[in-house]
Amino acid sequence: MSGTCSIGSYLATRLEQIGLKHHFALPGDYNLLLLDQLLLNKNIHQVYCCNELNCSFAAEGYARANGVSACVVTYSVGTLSAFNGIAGAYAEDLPVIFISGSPNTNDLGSYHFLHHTTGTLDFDYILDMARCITCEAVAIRHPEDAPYLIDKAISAALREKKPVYIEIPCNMSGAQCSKPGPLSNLLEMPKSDPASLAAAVGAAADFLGKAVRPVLLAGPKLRAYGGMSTFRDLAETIGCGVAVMPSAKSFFPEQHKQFIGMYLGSVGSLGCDEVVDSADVILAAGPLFNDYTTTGWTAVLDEGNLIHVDPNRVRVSGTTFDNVFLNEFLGELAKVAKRNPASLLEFQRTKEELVKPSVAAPDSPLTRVEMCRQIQEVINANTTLLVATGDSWFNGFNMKLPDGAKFEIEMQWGHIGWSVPATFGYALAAPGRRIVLMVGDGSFQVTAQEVCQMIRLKLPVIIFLVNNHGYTIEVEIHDGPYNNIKEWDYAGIVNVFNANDGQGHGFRATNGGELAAAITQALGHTAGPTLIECTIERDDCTKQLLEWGTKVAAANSRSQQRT
Ligand code: TPU
Ligand code: MG
Repeated sequence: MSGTCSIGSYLATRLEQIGLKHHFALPGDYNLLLLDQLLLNKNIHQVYCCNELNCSFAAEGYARANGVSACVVTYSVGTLSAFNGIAGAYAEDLPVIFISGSPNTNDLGSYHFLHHTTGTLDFDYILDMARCITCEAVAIRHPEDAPYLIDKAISAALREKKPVYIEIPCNMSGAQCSKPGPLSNLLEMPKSDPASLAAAVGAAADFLGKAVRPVLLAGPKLRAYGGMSTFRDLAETIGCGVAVMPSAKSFFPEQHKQFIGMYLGSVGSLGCDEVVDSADVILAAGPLFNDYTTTGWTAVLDEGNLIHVDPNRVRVSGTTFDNVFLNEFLGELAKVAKRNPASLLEFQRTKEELVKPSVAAPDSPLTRVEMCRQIQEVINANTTLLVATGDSWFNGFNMKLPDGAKFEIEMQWGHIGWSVPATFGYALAAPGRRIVLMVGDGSFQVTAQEVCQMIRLKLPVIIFLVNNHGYTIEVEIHDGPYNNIKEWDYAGIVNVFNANDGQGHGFRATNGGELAAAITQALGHTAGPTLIECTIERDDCTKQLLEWGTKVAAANSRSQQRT
């Protein structure tokens, strides 16, 4: 292990050791030598994006499938564009190692103005901004510090499940530092304080034990903090009803006999909110309650009834136990919790069966219902369904997932455009899966170029582009001329990206027959993506979107209250 290597090669080894097979990159003169160094490592492939925003979202999507990811951009002009996806990764609890190649250190202390900067002598503003949207931000200024700083950042990302920032000056990537040792201590996860853990488990078991009708609620942080399997153990010990929050769809199997649906207040799945709202104890594992997930603050759970399990602390009916980690807490509680299936029995007694939509005539104009009916058929146990901001969220929520199917949504950050590059990144990290994206026309226009990278790498992604001629979600929240968008030839755009060497397919479906034919083609196409433009009426949206939009709009328009 002794000896030296370049800083770039040190970084590449660490990225390989933490399980990356790819990193995403865009070149610029401040990072070219770093990219060369990274290319020398043949075990990780350098993958390119069309711009830095997409690059950050591609890494975000890769982290969803792989647990961690990396992207490399050039200083300032590139970094600032990527910040949006990095902040999104922070919001969504995804460890993205974000690397920026920066100016030569000899220029920093001299009276030298540099390109790609604001034209001042401040070279710290990127690092300062990065601190706001990462859990660790480091700038290498001396080669001897590089191993320490790189390891410090990478271990923080793995521990905290948040992005980190590493700045490497262009005269440092080839400079020598000591070779990397084994990873062991970088992967060490913090342990709960034993006394605090025991107290939290005791209080929660007691609280649950006295409950008449407890329920479990899976939250979006459950996966990032490693609690999906202990959550299931706990659920099976208690035998109660189990609901999921929107961003936790697929974190508990929908075919499980204890599954009672998605909790989203009045727009959640049929019969679910009644059971959750009438429960006297709700154990929420890794939740994040915001204005969206509470449907404009109309579905706020009473803190007095909650066992609120955060990544590193637990609150039992308002009493906090610090230094208690989610996975350990759920595992320990599963050992002592008592059986109480009352909420599940109540759900089974009250539940109404959803009526399956009938098959539309193949030549009648395509509707949202018929589109979803056909997309449902595409989802098998090996599918990951990604849904973009807009009515695709609600169409996705209504999909039934067979065991093994996964669901990805970016509902905390909620950036239109996230889904196309994130799907690209996800597909790269999950080569064996059937990757399906549902995206609206407005969202697609933000980051459409990244379809070309799916073509370039021959990824057989299926994109259902819902062309409802505008920003329908915004129409339902608050309409105005700004919700109209320029029509594109979405199916035709694939050919633009194909140029003379690509094998992407683009189809337009205006009725059920065309959609069925396009899906058959898509399922048989493995040499690249298939984009299916589904044209529906502008106002053909879910009733959940209508109601949710109205309630979110009401929350947004509350006037300032004096307290
Ligand atoms: O199904 P639909 O028509 O609602 O989806 P589409 O066509 O993708 O429209 C989405 C419209 C939308 C906007 C404009 N959803 N949220 N926004 C606000 C918004 C603006 N800018 C960013 C970066 N993210 C946003 N969520
Ligand atoms: Mg739209």
